[in-house]
Amino acid sequence: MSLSRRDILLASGTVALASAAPLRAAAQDHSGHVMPATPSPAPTARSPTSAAPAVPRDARYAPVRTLNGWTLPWRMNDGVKEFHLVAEEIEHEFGPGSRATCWGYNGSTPGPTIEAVEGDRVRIFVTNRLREHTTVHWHGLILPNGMDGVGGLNQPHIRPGETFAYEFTLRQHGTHMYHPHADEMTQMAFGMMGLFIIHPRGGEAVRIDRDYAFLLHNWALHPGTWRPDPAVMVDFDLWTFNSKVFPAIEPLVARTGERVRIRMGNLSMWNHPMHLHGVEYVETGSDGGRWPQSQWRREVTSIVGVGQMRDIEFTAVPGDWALHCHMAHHTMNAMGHEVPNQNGVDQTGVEARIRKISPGFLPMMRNGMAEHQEHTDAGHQGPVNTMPMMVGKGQFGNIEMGGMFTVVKVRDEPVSPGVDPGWYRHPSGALASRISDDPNFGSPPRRMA
Ligand SMILES: [Cu+2]
Repeated sequence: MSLSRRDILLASGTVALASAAPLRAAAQDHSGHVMPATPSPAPTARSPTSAAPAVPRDARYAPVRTLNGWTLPWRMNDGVKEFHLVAEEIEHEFGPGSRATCWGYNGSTPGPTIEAVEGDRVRIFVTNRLREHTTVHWHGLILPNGMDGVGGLNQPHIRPGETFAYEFTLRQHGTHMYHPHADEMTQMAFGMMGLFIIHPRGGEAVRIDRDYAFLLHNWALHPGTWRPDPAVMVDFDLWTFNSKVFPAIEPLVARTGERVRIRMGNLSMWNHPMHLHGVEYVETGSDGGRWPQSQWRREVTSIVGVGQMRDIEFTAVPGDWALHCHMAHHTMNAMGHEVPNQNGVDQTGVEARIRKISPGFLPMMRNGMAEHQEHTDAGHQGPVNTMPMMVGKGQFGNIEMGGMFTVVKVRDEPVSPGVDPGWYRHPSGALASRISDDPNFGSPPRRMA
């Protein structure tokens, strides 16, 4: 068997601090550039380090909670609701131990969520603090052609240092998105995207108690590097809700009996079958806005295709319920996808020889991969700036997830968004438990070849 050093590194999760260090030095060599000055017509831009500023109250709707994110403040100017987006380079943390230089809006990826009401006239300033041109496309919105934001086709590009104003009236309601339509492949791969939520003018047909929103995305942040690689088409390293991986994604909290809506948009390069445990939810809307109630349908998994949005709604049932993409590789963090399959391979003898070229090597995948999390728990580290493939602790042990996974936490007691209520306490008799440790227990039917 021939294994390259990189294969061994990826397969074993072996630390190689010395060899990865030069990568860090190269990736961080970006600090000296000078950003263009910013004209600032609306008071809403913020520095990356400041706390999210207060959003004015609009009594006509209950605001959404953008998981791990924030909502863009606005101001009224002669009957027009004014927002200000700033396209810029940012430092971002995907989860503990994984950071990168990304691009986003107003200091974050995704950019802040824009919220408004059907019928509103909006004016959105876009300042470009990148070192290349950009535009913003308002994905799914019905608007004049010249406001659609396709660089070269509908408008001149917004060059570095320039500010453009987009202005239109919102003629629909639903879950929408914004993203660049200039060097789109690169700018989205670096994290430029955001949610655009339009609330119905006449209020909700069915009252919503909790309204959550997130964007699905993928990143080629290769192990030991500090910048996403925009050239990758299919083999990504990180799978995120609002640019965070589990366990850094905040739980979605609700109180028993409340009606919960989850809005999911996909600006990644894969389709994601999003699966929620514990309830039969109804799909109530998509890219085209809210569906008539006669078209709502019961599901437990919804494919959110590339460029699509899905709204789901359900009545909260007590427990800790997993919410995740059902593509099993999308609930993992960075891993080697092209390593030889060592499942069932007797590695006795090979192990000692590999250790001579890679001290600390640990064979993995002999009896499945769960041992990977035990290795990282025991202090064996992977490449620098790289989270373990599977992480997370529950009250019963390792959760062995990463990427697109979080928990819907429903409690009988009051709960607050952003405050983790801890683990669910199961009623007696309602928890699976061991009744034997004898492999020959019982006489179940088995089909033997
Ligand atoms: Cu997925």
